[in-house]
Amino acid sequence: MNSALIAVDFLYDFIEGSLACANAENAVRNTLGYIETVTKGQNGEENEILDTYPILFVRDHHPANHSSFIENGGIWPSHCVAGTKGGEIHKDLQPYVREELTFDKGCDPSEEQYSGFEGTNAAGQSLAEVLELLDCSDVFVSGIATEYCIKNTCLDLKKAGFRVHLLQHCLGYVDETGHREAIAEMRQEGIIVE
Ligand code: VGL
Ligand code: ZN
Repeated sequence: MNSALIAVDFLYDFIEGSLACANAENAVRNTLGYIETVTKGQNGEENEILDTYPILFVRDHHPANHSSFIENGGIWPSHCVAGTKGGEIHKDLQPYVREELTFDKGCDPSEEQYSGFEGTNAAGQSLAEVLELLDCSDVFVSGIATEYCIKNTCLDLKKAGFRVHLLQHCLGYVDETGHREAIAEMRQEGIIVE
């Protein structure tokens, strides 16, 4: 049984754009540090790293008419529109991105979808399906935002039977109190906070 990292919504709009979150830049740095730690001793060949320790990326990936946007009756400013810079993964993480391990969510204009668990890759496979194919029992989660996508993704992974480890220093958030409360709630649900 293997481990994998799930890197959630490390997208420019959540880091420095229309929905810039607190601690987002630190979360990127610390996630890169985590990747270095788990791949230490390897030659640094990109394929070797990804073959031994899969890194799965989740992307909020909205159409311009998405219902969560204020102009369409939702609560968020327009963000992470497919094909825009705001919807791209931070450049420092790009070397680890593989199309088959990238899962998009929020693609349907009428659905919010905070959980990466509902995301699918270009081949239409779900996150859970691919984790099972990779024989993963343990998932380590980092990303943005603790109160929304991270919490929903972690709780869904836990319900599906994975051992879920939350990398608490690798998180960006909307509000610090909300971030703390979400971590406490996840801990209560059996998520391992590291
Ligand atoms: C998210 C706000 C808007 C998230 C998505 O995935 O955390 N937050 N859309
Ligand atoms: Zn969104």
